[in-house]
Amino acid sequence: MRNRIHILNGPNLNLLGKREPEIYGARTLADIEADCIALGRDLGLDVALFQSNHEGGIVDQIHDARETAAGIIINPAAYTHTSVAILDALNMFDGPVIEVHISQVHKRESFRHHSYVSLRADAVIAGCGTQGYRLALHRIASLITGTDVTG
Ligand code: CA2
Repeated sequence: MRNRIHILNGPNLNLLGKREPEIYGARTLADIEADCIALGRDLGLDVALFQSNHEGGIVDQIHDARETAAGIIINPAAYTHTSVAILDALNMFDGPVIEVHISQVHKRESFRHHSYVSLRADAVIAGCGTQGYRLALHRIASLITGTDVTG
């Protein structure tokens, strides 16, 4: 619990690496999962990755994290821009929350410029590609264990 981080991913992110590589890169969600688990080990974090195509599934994962995780990294995908339910669930979580977007949402359509989740997130990373998950892990390690040496 103390060093456990849940990385939550929203709808369609199960198709990463299989479509639109010019926007979302060539790496699959399984690649990202393996990479984040390995980096987490180096940072002293026990990392678990989840994905759901359903709003309620993500809400359930956030509720689960209340009992089992010290921090949440979340890419809510399209629900970023629509979901008060996910915002409300995150507001019931006590630890740090970092929001990640693979693409630079502010360079895209205006409906992607607003995020409900940002009202709760302690940090937001956008436009760093799938490296954003690694950056989020470094930051959350600083917040939780104080072990990140990258500053
Ligand atoms: O840039 C991001 O990470 C987004 O959260 C991705 C969402 C989009 O709705 C947000 O505005 C920004 C879309 C995820 C779609 O996932 C795909 C995966 C593979 C191929 C195509 C789309």
